[in-house]
Amino acid sequence: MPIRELQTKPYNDQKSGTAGLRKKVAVFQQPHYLENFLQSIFDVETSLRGKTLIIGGDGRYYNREAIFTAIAMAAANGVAKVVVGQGGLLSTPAASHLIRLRKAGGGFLFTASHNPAGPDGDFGIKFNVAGGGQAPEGLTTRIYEHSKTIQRYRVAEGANLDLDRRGLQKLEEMEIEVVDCVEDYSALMQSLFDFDRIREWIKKGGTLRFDAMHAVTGPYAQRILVEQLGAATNAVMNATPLEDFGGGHPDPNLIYAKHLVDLVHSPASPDLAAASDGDGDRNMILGRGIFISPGDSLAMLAAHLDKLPGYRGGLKGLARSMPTCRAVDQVAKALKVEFHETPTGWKFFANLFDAGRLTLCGEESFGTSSSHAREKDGLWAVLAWINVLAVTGLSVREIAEQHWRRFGRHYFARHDYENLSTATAASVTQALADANAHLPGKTYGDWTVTQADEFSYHDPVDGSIAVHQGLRVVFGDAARIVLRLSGTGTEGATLRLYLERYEKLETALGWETDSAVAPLANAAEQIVRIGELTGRKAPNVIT
Ligand code: VG1
Ligand code: CO
Repeated sequence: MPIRELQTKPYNDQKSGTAGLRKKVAVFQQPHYLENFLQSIFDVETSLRGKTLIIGGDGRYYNREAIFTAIAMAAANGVAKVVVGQGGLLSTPAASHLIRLRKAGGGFLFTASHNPAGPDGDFGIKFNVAGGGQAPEGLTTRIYEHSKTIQRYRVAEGANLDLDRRGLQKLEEMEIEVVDCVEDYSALMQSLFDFDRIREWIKKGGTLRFDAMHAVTGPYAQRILVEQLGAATNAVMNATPLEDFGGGHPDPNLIYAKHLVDLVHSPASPDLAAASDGDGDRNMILGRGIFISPGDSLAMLAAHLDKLPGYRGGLKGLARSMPTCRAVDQVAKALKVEFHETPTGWKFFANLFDAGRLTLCGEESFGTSSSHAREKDGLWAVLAWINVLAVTGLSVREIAEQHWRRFGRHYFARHDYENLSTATAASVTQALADANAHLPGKTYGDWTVTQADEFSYHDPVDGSIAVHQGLRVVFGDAARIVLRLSGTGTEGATLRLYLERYEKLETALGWETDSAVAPLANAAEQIVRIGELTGRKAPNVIT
């Protein structure tokens, strides 16, 4: 089985977005497309030589082919050992954990997250570095630059691998270990949460429903919730990962998990309902008759986290991405802990975790996680919530209402305008950027603009600066409008408009989010004129 060096020609579109390289499957199927990108990583991140590399994916169409290619190329590029999930499966947080556990040089995670799968769907790669976090921007830029000039790649030919058989195999000098995808992750969860207490809570009648949406979390939820914690066998829905996610859209939100919303508003509601996404890093939390928005979930977990075994020592710091509502800011203030506001995308939290300045963080896009990993972690958030319910004896609704009484309530909605032309999307962001300077002092309804700017982030750990991270119009603590371009799409451009409104009044408890943010949506339309500039009467998706 010789190692061969083969000629190739560069592509010019291998720039990583918010979370890795994401393209249509057909793009990845072009000759040497995947090989070029992987070789660019091996050429730039030379520290992978002689190290362990973690490989897995969310099980979507093209996962296995990509994994075979990656293993054959790793063997030809001096990697000492590959650890790969059985059947090619590893959730994104489980892969991040394995990188840390095995002190690996990095990992390849084949996923396009919640984007639809199948031959006509999307594919992607998240490249994570030693320490478990996603490659930082400087590194992905160098990989991209290299990919535009690449002329050859290296591969071990004729490999005969069995991804379904656990244990050791060999390819040239490289060892390959196929591991159970759940085992190490579940051990980590047991070290953080009080499994006995949760078992007790379930025994006493606590009920759960988790939708794995035919994506990667099925085996994890089945093992942990049903087998280890004793939840009913029907507690996990759609537990078998499928190459096309069953034709569905594993995006845990009010649109794609509407059946869970309907469930919690029916007499059959469990105490806690939840869902995760394609690669297992997102989470949606619902209780009887109530949806907990991601920004609230982050704030509420922050307020209760020190009751859970893994966090008894208290919180080192809290953080959220800029567009995420400012509910957690209130908790950070009350707990007197360090607080950070970062750009969208999990990679920006990694340095803060590594520096010991962060314990819990989250994003409005249904992402929450702690210092146990360097990725957001869907099942972790679900277990954290269950553990909080078990420890406090309160319901999800009681926890939420208690929280809002103490801290006030942030109403939040995100309006997505998908599949716009790049020029149209740019005209909207440009219009707001141009208007920014004139906005402070202007009044819209009950709100007066106190600040209008473009967000940039100065990393307090390594000093790097990330610019163009979204436009924001701030109305003091009372409200905020944020506008940014998505960096994960594979078709056209997507604009995201984030609306946030804060109310201290207890009377606000009964409001619906839609009506609470409606006046703010009007203000946004006056300021940004998305309808006029895009010709769209309404957003495609509201979450
Ligand atoms: C979106 C979300 C962002 C998230 C990213 C990756 O990015 O807004 O918060 O970190 O997806 O999520 P964008 O650029 O499209 O807004 V996942 O579940 O792909 O890792
Ligand atoms: Co994801």
